[in-house]
Amino acid sequence: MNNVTVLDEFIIKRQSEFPFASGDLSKLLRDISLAAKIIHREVNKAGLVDILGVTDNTNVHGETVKKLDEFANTQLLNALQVSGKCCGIASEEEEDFVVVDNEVSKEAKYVVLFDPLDGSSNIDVNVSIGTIFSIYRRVSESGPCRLSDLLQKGAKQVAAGYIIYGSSTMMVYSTGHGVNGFTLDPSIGEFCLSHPNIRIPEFAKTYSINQGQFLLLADGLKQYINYCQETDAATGRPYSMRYIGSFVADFHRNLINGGIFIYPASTKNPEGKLRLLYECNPLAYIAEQAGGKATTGQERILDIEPLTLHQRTPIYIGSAGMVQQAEAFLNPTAE
Ligand code: P6P
Repeated sequence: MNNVTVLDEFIIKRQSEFPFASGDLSKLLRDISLAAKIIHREVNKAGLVDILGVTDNTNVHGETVKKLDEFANTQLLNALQVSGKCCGIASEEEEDFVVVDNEVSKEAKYVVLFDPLDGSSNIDVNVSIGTIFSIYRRVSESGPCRLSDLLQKGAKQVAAGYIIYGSSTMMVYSTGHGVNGFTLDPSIGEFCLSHPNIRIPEFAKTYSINQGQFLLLADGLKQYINYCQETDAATGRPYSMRYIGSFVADFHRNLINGGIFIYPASTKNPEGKLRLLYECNPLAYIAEQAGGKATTGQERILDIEPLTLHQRTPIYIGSAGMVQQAEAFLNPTAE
């Protein structure tokens, strides 16, 4: 045990490196990790208890809410509302933001946005899914959290990360000083440091896109996909196409091995499908902290000034060299 670094120990050690750190962010990260352990427990026995399938509810996006979605959302809301370090919450499953105004929280300095269980369509077929979270310092001076505290551009994040419930459960996060991955050891109930200082390779040979939408795509993107499929030994093409249909899982694979994930604008999804605030911003933050890149095909994801909580954005994310390559096909006349 003495050569294992558990998450709590890592968080506290990192906090000690920043003399002005009050410990509030550390506690928030630990609260999120606790909720993740509870979600892990339900996800891992989903086939054995009555938590698969759908509820009678639909969410703000008109999507049928899965029982596990609702369970994960409740766990995160509960954890953050008693944390004392969070004054406001936005969730994919909540139409409006949640003001946390109990005595211990209303003056708290952080807000948290999350997708409680991304990849819902995969829940009932045992494919990896994930929780994605994004943390900002509030911008309002005091009093109840305001919408402006949540509508901040991604570059203002103070921390972001995800938990992937797959062959193992991993928590991957950054507080702006690199990216570290922790694997849950269920026998001791601890997230253990397993992937220190993750760096994403500048190039690799995997691209991820829903190829079924090829005919709906812009010409430049079609040309990039054709480029990926051409045979060229010098650049290792044709690349492999890997697409799980779970953003966290596709992203995590590319973070570790290198690759590019694309969910573009199309005639079916003019703004793309993925949500800016609680899917694209946190993973863009992780990608950049690991040496990768994340853009809309034109602009840096983290520079987008949000207008609404649930707005969507196209996203090209992963190995920096591959994102730049795709952009060159999208913007052929750019300098
Ligand atoms: P499509 C899952 O429903 C999700 O929100 C992301 O996790 C995933 O990357 C995407 O949608 C898949 O969308 O249209 O390819 O099924």
